[in-house]
Amino acid sequence: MNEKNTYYITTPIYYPSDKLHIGHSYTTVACDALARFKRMQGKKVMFLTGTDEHGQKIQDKAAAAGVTPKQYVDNIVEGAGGVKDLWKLMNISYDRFIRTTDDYHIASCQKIFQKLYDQGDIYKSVYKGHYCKPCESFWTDSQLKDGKCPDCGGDVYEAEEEAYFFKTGKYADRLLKYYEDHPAFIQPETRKNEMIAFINQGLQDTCVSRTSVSWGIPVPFDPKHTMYVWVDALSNYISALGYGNDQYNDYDAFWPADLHMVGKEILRFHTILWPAMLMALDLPLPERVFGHGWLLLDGGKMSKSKGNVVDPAVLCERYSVDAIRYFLLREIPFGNDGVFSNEALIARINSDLANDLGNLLSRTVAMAEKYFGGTLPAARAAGEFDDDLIKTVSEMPAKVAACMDDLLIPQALQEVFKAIQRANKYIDETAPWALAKDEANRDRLAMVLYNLCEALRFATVLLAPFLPDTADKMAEQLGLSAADRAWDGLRFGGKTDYTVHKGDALFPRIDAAKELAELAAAHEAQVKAAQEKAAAAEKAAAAEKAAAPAPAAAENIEHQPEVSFDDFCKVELRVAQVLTCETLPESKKLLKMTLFDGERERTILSGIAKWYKPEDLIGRKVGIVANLAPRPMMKGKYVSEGMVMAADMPDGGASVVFFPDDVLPGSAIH
Ligand code: ME8
Repeated sequence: MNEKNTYYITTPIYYPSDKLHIGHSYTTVACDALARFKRMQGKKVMFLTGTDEHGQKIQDKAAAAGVTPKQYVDNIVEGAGGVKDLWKLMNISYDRFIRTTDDYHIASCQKIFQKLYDQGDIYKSVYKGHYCKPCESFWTDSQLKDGKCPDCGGDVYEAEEEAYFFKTGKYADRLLKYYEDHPAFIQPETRKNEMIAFINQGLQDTCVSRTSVSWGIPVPFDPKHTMYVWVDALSNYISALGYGNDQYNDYDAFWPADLHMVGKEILRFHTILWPAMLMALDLPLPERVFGHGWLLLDGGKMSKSKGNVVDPAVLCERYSVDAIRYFLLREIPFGNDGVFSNEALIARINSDLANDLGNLLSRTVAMAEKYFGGTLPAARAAGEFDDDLIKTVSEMPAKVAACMDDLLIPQALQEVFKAIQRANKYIDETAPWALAKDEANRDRLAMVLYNLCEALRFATVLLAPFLPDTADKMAEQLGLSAADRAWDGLRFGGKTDYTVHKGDALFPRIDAAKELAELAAAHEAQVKAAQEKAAAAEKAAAAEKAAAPAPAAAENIEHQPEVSFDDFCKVELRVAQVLTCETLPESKKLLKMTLFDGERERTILSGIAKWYKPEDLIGRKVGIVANLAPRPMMKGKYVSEGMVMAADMPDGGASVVFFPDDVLPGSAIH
C-alpha cells in the first residue's frame, strides 16, 4: 500500500478575546514540531491554525473597549503583539491562518447549515435553561454552581429561547461503531473511554443557534438567529481547505485531516459533535483527534480570569524562543496536565540545554579548533567506545520518528538527549585532551572528534523541528550544508569532512538563585505598581465625583409599584428597524411607521410627529415594546402593534432611543 504523502494537522482556533497565554502556545508549539517533523520526512504538510472570533464574550469586550467587535478582533489578531506576531516570534510554521470572520468561512458555514437544515439534520425548537442576565448566558442544571451562574455567581432564572438544534443524538450508534472500528481515532486511550461513557449516558441534540447573540454568522434562512459556537468553529477545518467556498482548492488533497490537536476540555466536541456533523454531510472523518492536558500554574488552569496568565512573548524574550519551546515540549507528559514554574523552566534550561547540548557542541568545536585548527584530517583510527556511540546515534532517527508517530513528543526529545548524553560520556571515556598529549594518537583523536561531529549532526537534524533557531546555530558551528541536514542523509559516516567554527554558547547557564530572586522582585514591583495605580484611579474618581456639579434631573418623576424580576422579563423589548414612516393627514401628533422586528414587519403609530420628520426615522434602529397588545387607533382606522421607546424631554418633547447600525433587528433589549 502506498503511504499517504500528505499530512494535515490543525490546532484549535483560539478565542481572541484577550492576548494569548503560554497555555495556547503549548498546543501550537506541539503542532508546529509535528508539522516540521513531517515536512522534514518529505510529506506535503498543511498546518492550519487560526482564530474563533464570534460570540458574546468578544461582543462584550469590544463594547467595553468602545470599538466594534471586528475592530476588536482585528487588533488582537493582526495588531502589534497580537496572535500573528506571537506565532511569528515563536517560529510557528503554519501554512494557513483562518479567521472565522473571513468571508469565505462565513459562506461555507452558511452552506453547511443550510444543507443540514434542508436534509432534516437541523430543526427548530426551544432551548430551555437557566438564564443569567448580566452574562447573557444559558446554563444547564449541571453547569450551575450552587444554583448560581458559574461565571459571575449571580442569580439565574428559568428561561426559554427559540433555537435550532443539530440531531447529534441520531448519530450515537454510528459514532460508537466508528470508535470501535478505528481504535486510533480518539487519543489518549483513557479519554476515549470518557467519550464512550458520555454517549452511553444518552446523547442529546446540540443547540446550534442563538437569537440573543448578534455577533455571529446569521443563519441563512432565519437571520434573527446567529450560529452558536460549534458549527461556526468546527467547520473551519474544512472551510480552510475550500469546502463550500471558492477561496481555496485543497479539500481533495488534504481531507480527511491526519490530526486535530485539541485541549482535553474540547475533545468531546471534536470526537462527538464534529464527526456527527461530518457523517451528516457525508464526509470522511479525521484520522485522529488528540486531547492534550493543561498547563497549570499554582494548581489551577491558566486563565485570564484567574489573573495568572504567563505572557509567552515575555518568556521568549527573557529565555529565548527555543528554551520556551523546549520546556513546553519536554517537561509536560503529552496528554497529561503539567505545571509551569520558573524553577522547572530554569532547571530544564540549565541541565538539558546548557549542560548536555550546549557543552557537547562547545567542547567538540573547541577541541577541533584547538587540536586541528577546525578542519578534521582524513586519517582517522577507530577505537574502543566508538561502536556503542555509533549504535546509539544511528538508532536515534527511527526511535524519534516512532515517538512522533505515536505523539510521544517528550519521549522523542528524550531519545535525542539520550544520544547527546551518550556523546558527552564518550568524551569522558576517550579523554581527547589526554590523546592530544601524544602525537602517536593523532589519528585516534581525529576519529573521536569526527564521531562527535557526526553525533552532533544527527542531533542538529532531529532537533530542528523542535528548536529551529538552535539547529541553525549548531549547523553554522558544525559547517553543515543543507544536504548534510537532510533526513534522508542520516547515515552515520554520511558526512565525511568537517570544518567547524566556534560560535556563541547555545544556551548560557542561568544563575538560578539570582534569576528567581530577580523574578520575585519584578513580580512584587508589578503587584505594587498595580495596587498604586488602582488606588490613584480610585482617588481621582472620588475627586472627580466631588467636583462634578449635581446632575440635572427630570422633574416630577412618576414612580410605578415595584415589579418582580420575572414580571419585568415579561415585557419584551426589542430592536426594530424603521422601514417606512409617514405623517397622517388626520393627525398632527402621530407618525405611522412600518418596522422590521427581526421576524416580520409590523405597524406602529407613535405620537412624535411634532419632534420628528419621517426622514429622521427611516432606516434607523429603534427600541420597541414588542409584546404590547395591539391597540386600535384613530377610531379603529389603524392598529398599532407595539410602542416605540422614547424619553420625555424637559420641553415636553420626546427623544427616541436609537441603536447603532450594527445592532440587528430582533435583538433583545435588557
Ligand atoms: O476552546 N494549557 O478556544 P480557546 C493547555 N475557540 N492548553 C490550553 C490552556 C492551558 N492552560 N488554556 C487554553 C476554544 N488551552 C475554541 C476552540 S476549535 C474548533 C474551537 C487550549 O482559545 C485549550 O485547551 O479557549 C484549547 O485547545 C485551545 O487552547 C483554545 O482555547
